[in-house]
Amino acid sequence: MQNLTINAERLWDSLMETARIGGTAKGGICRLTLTDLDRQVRDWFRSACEAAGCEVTVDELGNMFARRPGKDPSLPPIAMGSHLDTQPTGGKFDGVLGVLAGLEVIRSLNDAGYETNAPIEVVNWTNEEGSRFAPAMLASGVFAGAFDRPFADSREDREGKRFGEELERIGYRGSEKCGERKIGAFFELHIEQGPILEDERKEVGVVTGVQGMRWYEVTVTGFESHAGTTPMHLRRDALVGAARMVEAINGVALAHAPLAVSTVGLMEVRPNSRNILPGEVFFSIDLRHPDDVVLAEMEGEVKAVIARIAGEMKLDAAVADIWNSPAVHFDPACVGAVRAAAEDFGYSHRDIVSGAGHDAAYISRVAPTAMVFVPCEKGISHNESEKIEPDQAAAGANVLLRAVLAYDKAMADRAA
Ligand code: HGY
Ligand code: MN
Ligand code: MN
Repeated sequence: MQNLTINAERLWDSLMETARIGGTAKGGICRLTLTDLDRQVRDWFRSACEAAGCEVTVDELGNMFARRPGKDPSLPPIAMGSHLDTQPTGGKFDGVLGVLAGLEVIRSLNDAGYETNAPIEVVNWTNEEGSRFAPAMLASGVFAGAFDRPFADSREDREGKRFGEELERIGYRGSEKCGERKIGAFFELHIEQGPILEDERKEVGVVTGVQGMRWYEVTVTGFESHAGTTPMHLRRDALVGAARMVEAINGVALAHAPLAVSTVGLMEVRPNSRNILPGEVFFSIDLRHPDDVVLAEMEGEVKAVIARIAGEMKLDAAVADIWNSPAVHFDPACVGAVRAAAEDFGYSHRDIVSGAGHDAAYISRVAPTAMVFVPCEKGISHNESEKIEPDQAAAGANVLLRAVLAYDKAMADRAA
């Protein structure tokens, strides 16, 4: 096991090949979940895994599991994976690096004729991003029991299309019940999507957990009227109200600096006509903090300030709770395997808590889990200019390989 490494060139070629599926003029990827482009990359992934000798199973949420047999088929697999869906202006590496690095681990084990004790699996989790269908990490959440299938199927995008119907439309509603499958351990490689590793010149992040995150949807209702004839003191302008709320929501995060973050990323103004006072505004809220107690305080402050501004401006404001993903602490043995693997290769590394959500956050509820981070240029992600170098992808995949093999060996030694 000691000197096994991945094939860096083959990994990079696979990343660049799949980046063309939904590739954008600015060099990013727009491959929203359950679109025809998602189907295309899923088909690519299935045939690449089958070519590597894996058996591919799809569950009822479209999660894809590619299994490489081990010596003992009775053991639960050691799984790797992430997601193939992207943001509308996503980069080439968010999610896909973790899935293709898992495939590269399998390809490298095949090249070496290395037989693991437990089976090995690579997973593509459906709808990690949550951009088209909220909340994020929806299918890994169903797998872990955070949501049920009817809830997932009922989720609608902003055009009113439903998750379940779109999943069936692209032909990826599998027959296996979601969550039925056992996982012995889960390791996810991902870009950091933040600036810490690059700032500190660290090659690898040993991810010890994920911060807490909560999503809301707000509908502010005022009164549509003529832009030219409605005196300022008689207006009930939903957009002016929403604008004050957005500023106040930003202020709640600043008040809990430096670890709190708040974002309003999606806004719809109705009727969206230049000479009608906006009668209704819909917007999203994303709150995050490593400490769930502080996150709950932030939630209370945000809801209170929305109600106060609505009252002052004679507006109505409805706040819907969409998602609550508590802070997660990963399994010490899995984290240790990642740290030891980084040290084996002599990669500089540091422990880090993830600011972004990942499927590993939910899978940690049903299996020992940890993550591996590699830096991305200037920490930029959820942006078409997201960038890493081939040797950074290779470093992450090597650590993933070594951590999985070490965990497999430790499990076998314990059973002996
Ligand atoms: O929102 C997140 O943190 C993840 O990228 N879905
Ligand atoms: Mn991601
Ligand atoms: Mn993302």
